[in-house]
Amino acid sequence: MSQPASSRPTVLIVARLPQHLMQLLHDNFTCHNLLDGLSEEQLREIAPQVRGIAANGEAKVPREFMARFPALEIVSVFGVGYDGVEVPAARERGIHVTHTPDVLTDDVADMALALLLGVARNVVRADRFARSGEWKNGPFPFTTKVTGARLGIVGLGRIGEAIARRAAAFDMDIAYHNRSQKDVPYRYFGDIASLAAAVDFLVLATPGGADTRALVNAEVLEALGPKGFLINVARGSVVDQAALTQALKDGKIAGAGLDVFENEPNIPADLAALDNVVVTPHMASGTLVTRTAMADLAYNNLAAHFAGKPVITPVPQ
Ligand code: NAP
Ligand code: 8YV
Repeated sequence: MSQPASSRPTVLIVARLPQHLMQLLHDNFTCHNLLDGLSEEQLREIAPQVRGIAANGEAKVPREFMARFPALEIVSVFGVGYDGVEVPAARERGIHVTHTPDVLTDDVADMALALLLGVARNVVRADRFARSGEWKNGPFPFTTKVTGARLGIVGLGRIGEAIARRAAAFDMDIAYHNRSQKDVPYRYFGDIASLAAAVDFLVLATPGGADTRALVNAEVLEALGPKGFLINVARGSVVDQAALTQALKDGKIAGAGLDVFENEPNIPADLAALDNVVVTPHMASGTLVTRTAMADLAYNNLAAHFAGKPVITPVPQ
């Protein structure tokens, strides 16, 4: 049920959010949208009232930004990744940070497999080949077998484990790298370069942020080798994108399936031009069912907090 306008908490929207979530926010809170081009003066005027921020997985909410809102109590992220929010700065002020884990796990894992199969079997190029009539000149070049291949997962968390379960159905030989070993039936590698050297497909499913910045660098790509493929559904920041582009151009790795990039929504032209790459626009969680569940959870975290209840899915300590 909607609250009367006079008692509604004020929420600042700082990212492009789906219609369903926008509706919930506007029906229940007094909303201001940074993307509507709020002027500096307007922002200064509303700042003392702002009690909540609605962000997404890509939004930047640094310390200095939060400092502008003295009454801020909660930042709700529409997304599981919260690397854009300066969580220690929020904690210092007792500001809650929430995210949307679990509800998107299946879709992101599905997309990782779609990219893996897509690049190994060269589906996008084959589609162009079949449509254009090139087929009349002869058959399509051979591609790479996935069933039974060796898979390395970097970040065996909720999404990483869901990727492993799907890969098991392809009889893949599964190994992983995390900072800490887990009680799972997969081989553990304490360093990422050794994992890369031991697999055919390296899939990234870690958080972004400073701890994982350029975890996949030229050395790791060299270890993956000319028959190896990189799949990234984590964050663009986890890969040194210039080193990846060079490795793809030089045939130092066989190919890449990428849903995320360093400077979204921009993809460098030389990377996008490569035939051994499948690129998608940060859409791994982008099904109607999942984005609706994410929207409900992002809203429910704000609603719970403003009703004096505990938030549902706080980011971990
Ligand atoms: P999660 O359950 O927290 O899993 C993250 C895993 O990464 C953990 O197993 C963690 O293990 C490992 N990890 C963390 N820091 C690491 C490091 N420095 N080196 C190696 N491993 C590290 O999170 P999740 O729900 O699976 O989500 C994972 C990430 O996927 C999100 O944070 C987000 O960046 C990305 N994502 C992308 C999309 C998309 O649309 N493409 C959608 C959803 C999520 P240890 O703590 O033991 O290291
Ligand atoms: C979303 C994501 O695309 O959950 C995440 O971390 O990156 C994605 O699910 C994003 O948060 C929505 O903009």
